[in-house]
Amino acid sequence: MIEYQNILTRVQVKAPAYPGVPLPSGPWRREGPPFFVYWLGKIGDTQVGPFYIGTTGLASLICGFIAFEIIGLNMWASVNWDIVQFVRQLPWLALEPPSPKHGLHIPPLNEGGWWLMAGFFLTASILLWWLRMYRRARALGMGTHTAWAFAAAIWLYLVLGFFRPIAMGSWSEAVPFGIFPHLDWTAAFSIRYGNLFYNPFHMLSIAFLYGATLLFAMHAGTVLSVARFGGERELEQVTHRGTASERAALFWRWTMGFNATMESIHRWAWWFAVLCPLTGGIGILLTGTVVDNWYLWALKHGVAPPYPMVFPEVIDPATLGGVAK
Ligand code: 07D
Ligand code: 07D
Repeated sequence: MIEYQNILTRVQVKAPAYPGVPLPSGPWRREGPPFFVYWLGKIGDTQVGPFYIGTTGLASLICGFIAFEIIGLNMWASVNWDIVQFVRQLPWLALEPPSPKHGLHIPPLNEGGWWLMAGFFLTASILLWWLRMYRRARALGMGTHTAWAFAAAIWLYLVLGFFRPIAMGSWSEAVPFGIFPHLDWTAAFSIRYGNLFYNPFHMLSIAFLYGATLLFAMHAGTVLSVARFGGERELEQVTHRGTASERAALFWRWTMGFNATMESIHRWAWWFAVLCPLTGGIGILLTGTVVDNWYLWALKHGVAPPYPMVFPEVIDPATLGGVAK
């Protein structure tokens, strides 16, 4: 029985190279003769390619490359073009947004102009990649669920770097480019707006983040555990229930009293994943626009307990005028 505890892929399916369904005639072909990689077969399909680039794909890659170059060269310039320091300090280097004095105007290149330009090209690249996903799914006669899930992530991205800064009237509100600098921004944002933990949409986003992980583990565990009965042939199991799907369902009905179906579990997974950035984006958009201090908001609405009056009343430090705007 031990051989059925399959955590790592054991079976490699290798068929003759398959180019995919025929494409309607157009300017783009699928590029590259397909080849096989044994080690990729360990985690998925052994066949690599052919690859479809397409107009939106090419445009997205070009925009992404421009953004990457602007960010990289600015970071390199920030260490006086010293390649050793660039590599050593890379995780700490940043391309910062404009300072508050520029508001929503276009600042000089070295005062945030490069950041604005990089943001423009990164956003163009992401939106074009979204379009590519949408159109490739359509071309295959598929639904566009993946594109809409990606759109949920793009929503949070646009709230962080576009919608909220516009609502606040300043690009300085946006996130810097950089590995640790964007973490510093995240921590500073939470503190500046009175602790994001008290933002109910942050709570929802976390519940969906944790929930998505839990569901993923439950689903993957369930399917692997009935793989010995053919359970990983999910679609067949939806329409033609054999012992695998039946057992998987029974397992959860016995342990929890309720079971998802072979079909509905994917709807659970999709919604949990999508709702994480969707609720998160709402929470960020409300911050600083509708709610200035989530701790005081939580006190007012009975979410945070009022502490006994041993200290003077809590005042939002941002209203005291001691902080340079
Ligand atoms: C595993 C799929 C692969 C994707 C990867 C990301 C880049 C960026 C940029 C060199 C799960 C590729 C990364 C192309 C390279 C330069 C300049 C997805 C998988 C491997 N973050 N964040 C990371 C982004 C925000 C936060 C890591 C992007 C918000 C915290 C990576 C965005 C806030 C932590 C990264 C974005 C926030 C991270 C790993 C955009 C609130 C970590 C990501 C476009 C949401 C973790 C050092 C990962 C870390 C981490 C990328 C936005 C918080 C660099 C592209 C502003 C607290 N973030 N992030 O695996 O290790 O995602 O940081 O909005 O602890 Mg972030
Ligand atoms: C970032 C969507 C955009 C990404 C896109 C991808 C590329 C890469 C790659 C070529 C992730 C573009 C891709 C460019 C190309 C290649 C290889 C999705 C993104 C379009 N928090 N927090 C969240 C927790 C605290 C803070 C969400 C936990 C503190 C801020 C999530 C804790 C403070 C923001 C979450 C915790 C703080 C968040 C993100 C615990 C810091 C946000 C969900 C246990 C001190 C974001 C409402 C997501 C949000 C967010 C989790 C703590 C700050 C649920 C578990 C209190 C400012 N936090 N957080 O899907 O939406 O991100 O908040 O302490 O903006 Mg938080």
